[in-house]
Amino acid sequence: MDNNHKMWSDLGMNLELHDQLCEVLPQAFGDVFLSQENRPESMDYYNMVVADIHGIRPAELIEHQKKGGKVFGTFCIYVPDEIIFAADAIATGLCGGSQFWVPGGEKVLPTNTCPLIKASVGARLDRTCPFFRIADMYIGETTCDGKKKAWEILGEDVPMHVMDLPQMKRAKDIKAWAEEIETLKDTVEEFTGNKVTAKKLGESIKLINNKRKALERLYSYRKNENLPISGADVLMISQIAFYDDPARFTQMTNKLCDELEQRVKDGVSVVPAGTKRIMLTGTPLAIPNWKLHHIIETSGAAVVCEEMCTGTRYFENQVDETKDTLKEQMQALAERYMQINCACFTPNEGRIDDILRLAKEYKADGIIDVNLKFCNLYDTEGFLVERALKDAGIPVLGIETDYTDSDAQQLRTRISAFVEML
Ligand code: BJ8
Repeated sequence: MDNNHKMWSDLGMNLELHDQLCEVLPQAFGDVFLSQENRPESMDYYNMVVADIHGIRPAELIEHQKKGGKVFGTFCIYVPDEIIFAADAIATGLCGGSQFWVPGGEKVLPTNTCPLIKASVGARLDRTCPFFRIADMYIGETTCDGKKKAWEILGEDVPMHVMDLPQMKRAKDIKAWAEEIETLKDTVEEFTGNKVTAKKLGESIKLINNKRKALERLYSYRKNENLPISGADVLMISQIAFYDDPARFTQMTNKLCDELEQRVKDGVSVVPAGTKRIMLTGTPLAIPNWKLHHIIETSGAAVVCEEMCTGTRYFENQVDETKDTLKEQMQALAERYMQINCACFTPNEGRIDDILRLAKEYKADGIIDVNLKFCNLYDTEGFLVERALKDAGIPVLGIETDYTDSDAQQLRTRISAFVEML
């Protein structure tokens, strides 16, 4: 038994089933990433992380647990990692992006639930993901109905804390979110046995802000006419940001950015001049959901921006670092997180403003509005988004998809036709 298998076995995973996943992932990874030409050399780090995604990072998390530390699993970018790191614990993203996990979720959830929820529940209940096994506690949130109910099912299997996210953005909602963050702090303190002090929280606010800044810097190079990096590579990096050690991730991403800066100076591009620039907006693309980027970027276009949780929503806006009491820090956290514009809010005009602004900044020729099947929130908001884009004269294509490959050919045809007409 190799080291990884020993670790997975110790975690109580279903090894036989998990081996099936391990067999298909390298192929998918090779097809999407390694087949690209002229990739930046600094992608080596991310390649390594993904190639051994169920090995390297899980082993680090287990090391942390052996020293008495706790690991918290999260599912939404409204959940402030800062609180968790301030208690000397580790936060790790748990959203599932593979069809492999969906049938496991369908055993307990209605079929017409979005694949992200089904995959996340299936990964836990089928015992086929080490991250889901390692996390000592899950932090859920009251965003969409599907997730809210899924927490009740997951909560029977693992300690679960649910944050009550307001769905409007009035001053009283921001205050309520600050109080929820305070409650999270109390829960995390109790669970870890570690105190969150203003000093510790100040440090973790900087830690996570630095990660955001590195991602913002990475994205900034995609605004160039010459694209120094592909959309698929940036997506993979954004996905890794949810799992990796934040300080190391920041360091490695800044290293990549140095290389990209040089590429921009040298006029290096990963696509031929005149390649159409596509921006994506919509539901998140959890790892290893690389389907759309792959289709778009092998259909003669390039993805230059994602207005998604695996994209700009994750890193835009910093937490104010100047506050030095816990009370002020909670308020600063609430203010930053409530600037995220998710379709679970009403009204949510801020998201439309973001999309129009980003389309300009990234010089998008067209926008693809992506909806994960059965996500009612983004599907409904799609009407307003697409109307605003049409009014602004920006071509838009609305698509709905899931994690299966059954619609890949049809999507390719529609996307190719869309790119053709840009
Ligand atoms: S901030 S998008 S991570 S809630 S796709 S599970 S909404 S049915 S993931 Fe999300 Fe936070 Fe919003 Fe982002 Fe439900 Fe829709 Fe599925 Fe979704």
